[in-house]
Amino acid sequence: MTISQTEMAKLEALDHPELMEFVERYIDLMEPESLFVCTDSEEDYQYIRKRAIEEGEERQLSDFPLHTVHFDNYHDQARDKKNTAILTDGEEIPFINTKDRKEGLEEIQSLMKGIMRDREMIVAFFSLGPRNSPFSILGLQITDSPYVAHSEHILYRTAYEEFKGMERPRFFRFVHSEGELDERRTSKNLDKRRIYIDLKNETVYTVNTQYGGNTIGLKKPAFRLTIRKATDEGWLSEHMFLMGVNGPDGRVSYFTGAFPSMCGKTSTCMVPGERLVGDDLSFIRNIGGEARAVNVENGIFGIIHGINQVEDPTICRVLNSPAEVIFSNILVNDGMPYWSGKPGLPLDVGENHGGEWYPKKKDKEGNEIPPSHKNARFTVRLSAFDSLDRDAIDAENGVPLKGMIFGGRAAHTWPPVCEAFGWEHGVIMKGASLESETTAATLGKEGVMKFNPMAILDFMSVPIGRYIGNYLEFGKKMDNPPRIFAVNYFLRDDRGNFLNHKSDKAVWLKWIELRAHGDVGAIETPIGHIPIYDDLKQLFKEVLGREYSKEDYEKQFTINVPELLDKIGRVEEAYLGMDVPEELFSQMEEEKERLKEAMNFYGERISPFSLGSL
Ligand code: SPV
Ligand code: MN
Repeated sequence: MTISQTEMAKLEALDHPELMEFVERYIDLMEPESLFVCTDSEEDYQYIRKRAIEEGEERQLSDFPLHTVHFDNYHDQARDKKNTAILTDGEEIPFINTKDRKEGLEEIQSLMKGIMRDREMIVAFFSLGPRNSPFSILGLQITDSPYVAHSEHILYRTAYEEFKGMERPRFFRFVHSEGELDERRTSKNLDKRRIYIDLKNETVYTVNTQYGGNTIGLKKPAFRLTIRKATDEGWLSEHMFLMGVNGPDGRVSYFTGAFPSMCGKTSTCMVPGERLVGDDLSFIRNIGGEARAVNVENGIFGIIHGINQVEDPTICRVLNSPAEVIFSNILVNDGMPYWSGKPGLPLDVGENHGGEWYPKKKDKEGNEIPPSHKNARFTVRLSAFDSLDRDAIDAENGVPLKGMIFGGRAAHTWPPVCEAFGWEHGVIMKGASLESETTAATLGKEGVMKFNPMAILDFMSVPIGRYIGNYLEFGKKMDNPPRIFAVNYFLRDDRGNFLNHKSDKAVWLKWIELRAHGDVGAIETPIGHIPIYDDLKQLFKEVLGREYSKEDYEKQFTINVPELLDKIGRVEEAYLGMDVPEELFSQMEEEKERLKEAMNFYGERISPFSLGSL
């Protein structure tokens, strides 16, 4: 092991004995052959890029000089929930794996023993949220994967200088090793894949995996730490996009949005004509009595499956530009990137996450291997997007948050757009009651509904009752907490046909923007406020140049009482026996009462035309 003096000097310059001791401890344990300490310099960044290619973890593509491809092991294509655990001293956390802290640490340390022999250890420094702001949280990443470090340089703000400028700051720690690699340079020992989160020491350990959702420390590993920190400190760390919606006369209003996967989160924050700030993670704080939000990240690790020119022009423009992109688990043919949805497919040969690929190729289990994996991704800086709100992204105090949007996927419950009666009603009946169909529903039948409060269940590192309690308190401390909205792009008729076009979400956003300022009226229903037909008719014309018929409106905004009551029943059951704020059950009771009362008067299906507007 030769640790270069130049690299050690970069660490020493930070004058942070605790940090130094931490890095030295992991050098001793993992025994890397060499060390590279990444400052914020362009030179250090280029070194990381070069190493990723030299090590074979990324390969140059031929469409643009800054496009590369990375493959994860065939069985390492997504977050590994089974082997992810929160380390606790006996505390059980509902919905999530926990493991005894001492046992977990012993196991991970033994897996890490000597794991970096023959490898270079990279140490890199990042900030969650804009640098030097009330939102920033510093993070130290140790990894032997230049691909991971490269991805982090695209997705986060580097922060070596912040560490240096501050008096021994507190920081999150991420220790990752991809472990032994196979001939394709993908993690080999997947049976020893582990992601252990030590909340007490704000440290996440990840071994024997490369997939970004497991390994990119600042992303989902850090998210478990920030949820706990936010709950302890009275702010919000959310699985939410952040976007600006253009209102009348140059007004811009900012919204966050939480959607379970495959419910339209990315396509909403990229609706043409609006302003993108972030697509995945937001921090929200009370600053001067006002809710303000930032994007935690500086880039996008987005799903590429199905991305096409017609529905995703914004993303297509970026992927066909010279901007730096890491494609992962796509199909490569003659140095060009392909994925389902991209013109040029079908091809009859290529290379993908399963190695050499040809149509109808089967894996060992006999399953046909698609050209690109469903969770194939692209990693790109936000600056590559024309629609990026360049003022908002680095605003030190964030942007004022006008509202939050919760999006589900349901065939017959939520209408396309609805505003909660207020903060408490919204937090409980929209956020904490979020659910989504899991399977692609068979025509005419509802899919299986999966409960996913605030789209955050996979990451819920605190008991859910505490998390909801903190949420309720957050809004109570403000005169004007963010308005809460719910959307559902997946309503169907009795024959299983979707009731909305994909482009309709552009109209719901404009309605939400106007409604948040009290510029449009609404109809009061048992579940919240819905739009008035005439307002939508005008918006459809203005935004999409389309006629919007009374028949469509009535079908989409009919209140389906039995399905809504069933939904509340399912959510109640999910929370049964848990230590949750009493508002949770009282809000559900009140909504059931309102629904039943309305049903007695109007029947099971309530047309919006029979209800009075405000
Ligand atoms: C998600 O699954 O919510 C993602 C991708 O954003 S991952 O980084 O894998 O979590
Ligand atoms: Mn996510």
